[in-house]
Amino acid sequence: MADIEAARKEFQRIDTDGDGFITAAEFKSALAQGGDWNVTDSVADSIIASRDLNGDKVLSFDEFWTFLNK
Ligand SMILES: [Ca+2]
Ligand SMILES: [Ca+2]
Repeated sequence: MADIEAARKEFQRIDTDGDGFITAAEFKSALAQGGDWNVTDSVADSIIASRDLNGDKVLSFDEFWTFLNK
């Protein structure tokens, strides 16, 4: 996926409180809505941690975009 507009929409959909960052809890909810109920808090935490480039425990759009383009 290299469509930045689609990525922004997806990011905004996951970022339910609209603060510009995706937390593990928001990520987990988004996956659950997508039908993936196997994602636990610890799994969501480790997914976020693996994509979190600056170590603040949340995903910025830049980090989200970098992940999509890997
Ligand atoms: Ca948020
Ligand atoms: Ca981050």
